Amino acid sequence: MNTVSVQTPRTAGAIGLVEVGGDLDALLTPILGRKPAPVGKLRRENFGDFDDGLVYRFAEDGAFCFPHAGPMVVRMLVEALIAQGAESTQKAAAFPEAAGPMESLLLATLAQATSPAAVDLLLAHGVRQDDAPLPTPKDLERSRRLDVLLSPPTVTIFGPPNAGKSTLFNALADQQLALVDDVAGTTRDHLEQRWLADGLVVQLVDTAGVRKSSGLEADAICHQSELIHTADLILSVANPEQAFLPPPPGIPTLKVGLQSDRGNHPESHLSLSVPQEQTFQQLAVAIRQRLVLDEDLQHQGPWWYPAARAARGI
Ligand SMILES: Nc1nc2c(ncn2[C@@H]2O[C@H](COP(=O)(O)OP(=O)(O)OP(=O)(O)O)[C@@H](O)[C@H]2O)c(=O)[nH]1
Ligand SMILES: [Mg+2]
Repeated sequence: MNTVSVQTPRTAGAIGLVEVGGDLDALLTPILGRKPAPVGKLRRENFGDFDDGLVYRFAEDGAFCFPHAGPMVVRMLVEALIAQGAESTQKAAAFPEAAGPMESLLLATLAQATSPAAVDLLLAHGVRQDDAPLPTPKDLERSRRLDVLLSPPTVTIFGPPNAGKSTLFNALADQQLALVDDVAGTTRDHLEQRWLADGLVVQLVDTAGVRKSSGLEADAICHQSELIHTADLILSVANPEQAFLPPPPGIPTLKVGLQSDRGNHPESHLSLSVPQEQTFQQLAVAIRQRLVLDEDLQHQGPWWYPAARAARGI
């Protein structure tokens, strides 16, 4: 049987790995433009007119192709192989230890999950039986809310100049990424980093302080207002002398009073001060709770993660 299977995640990366099995001459010659190399040889090849990369023939009837790992390039190579008669054996080949197709999807989801909390929950409650009964509407709603554990939601720090946004961002990164200064308007572009918030990995964004400005800085602030509108959670911050800025409607917001060593902000949900790092844990829990409910994490019902829903057409 002629087969093709992708062994690397379907996300952008440096190098992809596509395994080809069967009659390699028939499958690969039309794509490479020449016969594949003999067993044990690694050779640079063109993949049609869309990419080039390496091919290693590990057996008479087996080879690894290493294209660039753009999702489109990998797909084009797989489609070219299918056009030559290969059958996609994706799941079985990628997870031979899986008991069935649904467990294979569970393992693929586990391999790509970004948050530690997702791993625990998938192992405990991820759907793995091929004949699992369809979810109730409540199970389905909860499952959709839990998807946030699989790809990092964006948490955007938003507030007036000099609130202490970059100082907080740097302290969370535990390194100096953003410029900090007591001159208002120090940050002119945005910076991003991943941060682990109580088991949930989030994409944290530091923005420029919002104020009236012109020229380049105004462009940067304008670009950031787009970032703010696409945030999953806004971390609205202000120092004790400042008012919180009105956040855009419809986006969950957590008000955090910064520089609490100089006094607490009366309107804040939470106060913190960068020199007092123990407050970071409270911040982590507050962010996680806004994005994933405690009750959803503790629920004992099945998690119909996206691949499981797609497999059942729900
Ligand atoms: N006392 C005290 N000062 C702080 C704290 N956090 C930040 N600061 C000071 O506040 C000033 C402004 O900090 P930044 O982090 O640059 O503020 P920002 O909100 O990023 O400012 P822009 O980028 O200009 O919008 C700096 O002088 C910091 O040292 C804090 O927790 N306590
Ligand atoms: Mg700043």
